Amino acid sequence: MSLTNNQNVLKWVDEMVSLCKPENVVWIDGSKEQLDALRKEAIETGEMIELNQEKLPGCLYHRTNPNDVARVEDRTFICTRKKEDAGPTNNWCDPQEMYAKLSKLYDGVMKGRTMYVIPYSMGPIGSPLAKVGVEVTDSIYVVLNMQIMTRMGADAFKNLGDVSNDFVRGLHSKADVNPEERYIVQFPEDNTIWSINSAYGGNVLLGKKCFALRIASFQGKNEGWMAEHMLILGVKKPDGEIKYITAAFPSACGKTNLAMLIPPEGYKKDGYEVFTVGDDIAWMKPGEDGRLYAINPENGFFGVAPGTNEKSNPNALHCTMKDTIFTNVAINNDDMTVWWEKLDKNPPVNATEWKGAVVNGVEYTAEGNTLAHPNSRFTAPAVNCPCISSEFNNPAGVPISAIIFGGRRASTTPLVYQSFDWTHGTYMGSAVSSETTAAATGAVGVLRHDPMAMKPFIGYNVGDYWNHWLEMGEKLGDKAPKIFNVNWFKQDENGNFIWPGFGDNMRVLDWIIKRCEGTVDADETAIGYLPKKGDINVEGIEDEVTPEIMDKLLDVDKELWTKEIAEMRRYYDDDIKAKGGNVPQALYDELDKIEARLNK
Ligand code: GTP
Ligand code: SPV
Ligand code: MN
Repeated sequence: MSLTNNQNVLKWVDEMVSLCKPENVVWIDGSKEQLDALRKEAIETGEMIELNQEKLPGCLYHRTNPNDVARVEDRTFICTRKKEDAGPTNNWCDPQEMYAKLSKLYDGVMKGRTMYVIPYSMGPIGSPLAKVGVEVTDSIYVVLNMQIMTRMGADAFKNLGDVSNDFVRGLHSKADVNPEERYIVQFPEDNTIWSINSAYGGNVLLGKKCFALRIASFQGKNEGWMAEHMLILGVKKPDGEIKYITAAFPSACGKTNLAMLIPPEGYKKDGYEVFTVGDDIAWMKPGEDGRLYAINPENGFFGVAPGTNEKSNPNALHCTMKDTIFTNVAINNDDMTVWWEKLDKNPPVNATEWKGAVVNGVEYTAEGNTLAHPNSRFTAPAVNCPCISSEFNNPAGVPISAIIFGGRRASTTPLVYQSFDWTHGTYMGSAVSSETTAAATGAVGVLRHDPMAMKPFIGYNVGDYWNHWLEMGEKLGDKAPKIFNVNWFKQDENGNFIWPGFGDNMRVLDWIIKRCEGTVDADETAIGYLPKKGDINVEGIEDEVTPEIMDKLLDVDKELWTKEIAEMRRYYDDDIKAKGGNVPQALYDELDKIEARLNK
């Protein structure tokens, strides 16, 4: 039985049924009975493994094909009628050609399978910033993940109404998980996403990267708002005021961790608290008062498991204690609980590693293997988060005071600095580069440009995207958030991180908030405003962060920065402009200004 009278939805689902030819079609209403039945079925078929229901109530485990463990950027396409509209950061193909090619792959792909029709809302149902999507899929894993990650079920259709055509059409089939025929394709001009031959995370939970960033960034440009790869957090100060901050870091560079930060003891004692609004995606629009407001379009966290522990991120760990799906971590066979690298120092002896082999976990890890895949993840409901913001479901969103960019940089980039203004901040965002991580397939640890941490997610021409940033700044005027850059990952000669990071990042947020309030001065340098000596509070970590280390953390090395600027010029010229990206003149001007200041 379909859950809507909306003819646009019904017609599209009919078309998908004719194409994929499933044995059954099941409309997902989001009811407990339906979900329980799906869980039971997935456990019976082995698609999901039931974990210890006393220690981890409601938790399930899933293992993906070893060839299918991360986003596949080389197989991700933006299909616009004109090639230049996809721009130099995207793979492009003509939409008609792509539809034709993929239609052959989808033809009859669900024979003997069930097609699940998932209505969902990105953003609180009823929020003026929210949008509706429908995903059809042949994967129960996708249904169960979408239930955690989105507002899924019949209510989403209620919000769409009977006549609207404003919903994103997502077609997913795991097919036979063939990496040679894997495609993650966005058709922004049609509000359509087609994904095939994967069953992993960002490739298949189509509400997330495909819709909430690639399609939504395109919608945002046309409709005057922004879709960004940003966490959203609130910092409650001792005076009770809460300041909201967003931060864009590339995949696996610390968004979930910062979003759930627990302040160091001294800060706690003073009354500081951090609340999580979102850990991965922000949709932002100017509000009636002219300030920039952000909502988190998601309803859960698809977080990196390795590295998450009682010390680094107790809040995230707590999120995973019930109703969570674990993907590609290790299983402790003795009690059917889960384990991953750095959860603790005791890998289970009787373990099943992420590919499914039963091993002695102590010996296996001693030989240098990892029990969990580096990009193994937990899918946990936002309501599980001990520090979830009271504004999480606020349809109006939260007003943003500061925007932070960052990445993994072993050298060059200081711990924190502030842009001179919005345009310079947009330059800083365009200049984000970061060492690659396991979140996407390919080599790890290679420095690459990742503008605004959005390289894999901008659904249109990056030059137009930068221009949209500049226009948003003009619209916001003096109400625009202040823009900062941070780097938690600076290293010493031996490759050790010299900043403790995690909870201690509160010390940097503190400086950022004071800059927003105008209560702390800064040094004007060639690259931006830097903290004055002594203005980053190191109380309690003086042994670790000595004055010499702080000097290193805040160093602006003229030689390295001269190289950095030359590389940016090359990047704008060769990687963007020469390949059809329209780099705004204002950004070239920023380059000139930084260069002139460096040479002064
Ligand atoms: P995506 O979900 O892929 O978008 O990743 P993310 O940006 O949310 O990254 P996440 O917070 O999951 O962190 C990824 C990795 O970075 C984990 O292994 C963390 O332990 C590590 N990490 C996070 N914050 C810090 C930090 O402040 N310092 C250091 N050294 N590592 C950190
Ligand atoms: C990322 O890679 O930025 C993620 C994980 O948040 S995925 O959903 O796979 O994109
Ligand atoms: Mn992400």
